[in-house]
Amino acid sequence: MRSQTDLERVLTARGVNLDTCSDRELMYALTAAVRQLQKPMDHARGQRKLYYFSAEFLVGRLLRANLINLGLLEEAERLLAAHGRSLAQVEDQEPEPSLGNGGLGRLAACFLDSIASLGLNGDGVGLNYHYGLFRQRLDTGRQTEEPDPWIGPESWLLDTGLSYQVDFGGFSLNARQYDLEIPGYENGVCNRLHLFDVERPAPPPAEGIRFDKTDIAGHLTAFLYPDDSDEAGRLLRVYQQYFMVSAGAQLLLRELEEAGHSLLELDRYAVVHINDTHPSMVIPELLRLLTSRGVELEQAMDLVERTCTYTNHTILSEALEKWPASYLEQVAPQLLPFIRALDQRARRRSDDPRTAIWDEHNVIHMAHMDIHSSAKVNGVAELHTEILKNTELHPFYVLYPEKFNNKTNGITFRRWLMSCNPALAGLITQAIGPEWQRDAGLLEKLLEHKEDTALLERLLAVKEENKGALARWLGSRGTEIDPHSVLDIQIKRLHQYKRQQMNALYAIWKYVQIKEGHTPPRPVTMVFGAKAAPAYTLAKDTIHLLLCLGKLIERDPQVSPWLKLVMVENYNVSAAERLVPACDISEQISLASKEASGTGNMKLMANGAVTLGTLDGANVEIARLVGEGNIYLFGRSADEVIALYRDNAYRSSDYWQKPELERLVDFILSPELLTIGDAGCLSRLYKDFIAKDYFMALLDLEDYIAVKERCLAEYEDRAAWSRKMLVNIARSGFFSSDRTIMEYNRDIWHLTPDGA
Ligand code: HBZ
Repeated sequence: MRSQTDLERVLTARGVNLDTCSDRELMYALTAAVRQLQKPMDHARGQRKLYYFSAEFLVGRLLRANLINLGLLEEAERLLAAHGRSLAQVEDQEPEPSLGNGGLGRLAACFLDSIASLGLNGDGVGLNYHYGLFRQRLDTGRQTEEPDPWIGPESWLLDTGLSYQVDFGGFSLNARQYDLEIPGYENGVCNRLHLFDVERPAPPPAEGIRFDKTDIAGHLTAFLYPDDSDEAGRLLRVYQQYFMVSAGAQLLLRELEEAGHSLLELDRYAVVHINDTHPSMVIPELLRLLTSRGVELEQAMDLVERTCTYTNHTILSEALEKWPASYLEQVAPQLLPFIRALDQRARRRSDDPRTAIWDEHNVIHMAHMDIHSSAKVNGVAELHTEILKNTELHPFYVLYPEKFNNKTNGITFRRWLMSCNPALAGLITQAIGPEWQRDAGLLEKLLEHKEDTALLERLLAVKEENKGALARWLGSRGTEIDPHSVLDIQIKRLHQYKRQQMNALYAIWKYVQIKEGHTPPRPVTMVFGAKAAPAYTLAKDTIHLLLCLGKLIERDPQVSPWLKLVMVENYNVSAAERLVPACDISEQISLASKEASGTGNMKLMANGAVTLGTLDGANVEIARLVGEGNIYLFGRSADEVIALYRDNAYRSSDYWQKPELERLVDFILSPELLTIGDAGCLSRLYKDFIAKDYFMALLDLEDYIAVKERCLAEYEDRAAWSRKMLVNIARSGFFSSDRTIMEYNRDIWHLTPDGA
């Protein structure tokens, strides 16, 4: 460990006056100081290296995370305190890069942290979006979108000065390489996240997130996949993808050559990980680059198949990317002969047309290309991988059983417990010692304290403190909540399969109950955080419904003392870091079989929330780990749901015609709500419930209400509840991304850790 005065010395040398500078100046000064102190370490030469290609890296704020990993957090806090400053206040000035949509992007960020912390040689490859996803506003009663800029004068981005030429059909662009440094946890390792950018980005859009989607050169890296509801948006997305993978592939081959290896040793010295299908074009791009440097095509295809590995994150078939060949003809025509060759090779291996890469409608299936051309293919939770093998990707499983494997997702406990919940982390350390901070599996030791009433009471007290802190933070943003109410939280992207609309129907049910005099034992606060894709109408309508319900409840003096519904504006990593430690009930209510894994479920569990959920994604593994008494399960099983789809047997009308349910659905078009909300939005939602309800919210609604009521009732036995909390925390260690990455490395990547 370096000496305790390093940070102070660097700040002084930079001429920072800790007593007089503004919080923002201090934030930039600390950023620069940390950057100066983290020394990128060269991994031992001749080692295999991982290139983790992902269109998203939702890294979150970096100041505190980097201080923790560099072992500088205590020093920084002491130093600031000596000058009457607080790190919490300073870091509030740090803009959060919104370089991801949700789980997939956040997973990539957790993985980079674990890869570095395990001393593995692995860098990320992505894009440097200037305005990220978007900043969400809710002040008009609906979602509006604004650019979310994050690149400041002294941001974490380092300009490497390197660039790579990327040739598109008809023009070329230079991809400039910017790096974010990724320090490992107190191990001296520092990997990198390479973010490629155009040389001359266009100025920010004048209004909202609208811009000229045909000005590729200026806008390629403006937004994280801009709206792909029209052709120009979809094409821009393909341009983004090719830009990222062509630059990344060139970087890889440059590093391979610089290390003195031959191209024929590609698979020995490099692993290319393809995070969902967005980077799939790296496969034909590598073939193109290898053959242009003299490697025979067949040999290049063998090499690439041994080098690439692929993770699938979805079973929603509508989300599996496929592009008309004409798009690729326009964006990167030089790839088409290689994709054709891959397709022919695939057809030699299988005559099942369902496994074709280039189909008879001239459509190219990216996931198919990935599976044929990767050494390994994995799903992200046990159930998800089983569904891939048995249904969605079954023909591929028949062809390549040895490629398929499961890697249950994980989260970094450094950010999602140590950093965001220091009070709980401290309590755990007092109980079982500090070793769990290096090996989250050791959290199991907490199980020895199940009858330790003093500890259980302190666990409840820490939760109360965190709820108070959340209430103060929300209060500073204009939303009052009762910190002594039950905090029931659903935080995740807005999507019908995640069923926020079912939770909205619960809110209606509860509202009616309270109106009828059935007040709960204690006030309940329902918290939502969710962004909807700008072109996803029903998702935006659901946000509108939630906002309307929030207003209706608030204005009703009979109900508002007992129920509150709030929607946190612009839900992002920083908001999650405040919500997760304060949560009592973790809503994980997706339609079984649809949520590949979920990772918010893991974060909330690790912070002592109890899950209310379906047997979907990683909830299945959570349920097995904590046992039936420590989770609230409801709803149909994945098998039942899959059978309903297969037999086309679900009719929402069979459900809403039940009087109890009809009343709840009809409430969407009640005079009370129509005076608050927009008739167009609300009737679209209403109609969807009665005529379609594709994700079967009404199927599980009654069971959901019953189990949620039981959960709220059992919350009142505080001693029993605190034991449930303890078991959840104790069993959460399995979901450490360090465990996930060790498994990736053992079964897929085969990198040698430093020092091994
Ligand atoms: O990946 C999520 C899954 O829904 C979730 O269950 C899982 O835990 C997580 C990590 O494995 N998937 C996404 O977040 N997907 C996207 O954000 C996405 C973005 C662009 C797309 C498709 C999906 O075109």
